[in-house]
Amino acid sequence: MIRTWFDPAQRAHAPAVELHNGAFVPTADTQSRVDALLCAVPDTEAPDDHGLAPILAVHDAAYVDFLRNAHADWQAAGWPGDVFPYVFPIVGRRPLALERIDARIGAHAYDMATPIAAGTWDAAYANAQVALSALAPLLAGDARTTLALCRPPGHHAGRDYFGGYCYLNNAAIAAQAAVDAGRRVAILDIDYHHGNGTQDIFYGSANPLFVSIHADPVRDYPFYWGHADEEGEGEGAGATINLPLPQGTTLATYRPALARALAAISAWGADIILLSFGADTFVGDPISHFALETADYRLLAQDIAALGLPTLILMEGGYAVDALGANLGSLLSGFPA
Ligand code: Q9C
Ligand code: ZN
Repeated sequence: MIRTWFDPAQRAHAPAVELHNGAFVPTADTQSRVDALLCAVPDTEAPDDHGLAPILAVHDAAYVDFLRNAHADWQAAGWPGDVFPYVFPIVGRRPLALERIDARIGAHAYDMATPIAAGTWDAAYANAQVALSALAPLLAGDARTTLALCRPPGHHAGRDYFGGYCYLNNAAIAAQAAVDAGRRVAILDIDYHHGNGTQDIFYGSANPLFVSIHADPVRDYPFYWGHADEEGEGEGAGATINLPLPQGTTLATYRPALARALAAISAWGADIILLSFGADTFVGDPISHFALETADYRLLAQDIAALGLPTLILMEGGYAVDALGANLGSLLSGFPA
């Protein structure tokens, strides 16, 4: 059995709607995703509290402060509903000492799909602790594979920004903790969407290695990151690898891309893998356009497990709620405990 961490506080994040193509629609990251994920695992463990330090090793302190207080600030301003930005400083973004919550939020938000609700901070904080707690036995050599049942997801969140349903970057927080523990870390991101936040956080770092397989951002969210020519910079040059794939991708196309990713991870000499797993590559996903089947996840897992490296699986996206438990279960069935 693969040890799994979860915190009920993750349910507290319950935004009502997101803005998509001109209309407010029910958010895709529903609370029902939590129940679907829990169906795949017989037991979960409560996380230990590692505090704010490992979060602040990745995220900007002013951003963390903003996130923690945003909903209270919004309510204090007298506005209803969840916290949404409506103005974005795409030119000249800099740390101005602005006062109003609606002014400050634009400097940290990059989309309108990611509202801050009453329980968002508590859920995001719990998520980070779930990720760190699931990392611990791997660092101690006490497990081969562990699972952080993260929700909301994390891989779109950068050092000081949120978007794509993500607020704190769980994979990046765990990766930095593993690097600080002296490990050589590979982050393998197999969510349908490019993990722009994770890439951004480590773009200038030689460790971790960041490898992502995702829908070509020429056609898919997050559009502005994840193109094949993004390879890292400075000390991080070569430590970012992007493998974009076309819409309609099935296992026949996906598996060779995974083989390339795994060869790169092996050649780089990783001693631990952090797997950002999104089940939104599933054929039935309502917001995505790949065509993997439930049984395919077991094969992908077996390919990854064949590297023989300790692996922390962190949950990212996956919005076909009825199939989410089965898809996660299939993935888990391919990993050793
Ligand atoms: N119709 C994750 O999977 N909106 N985030 C796309 C497509 C944003 C997804 C809308 C999707 C973000 C973690
Ligand atoms: Zn996704």
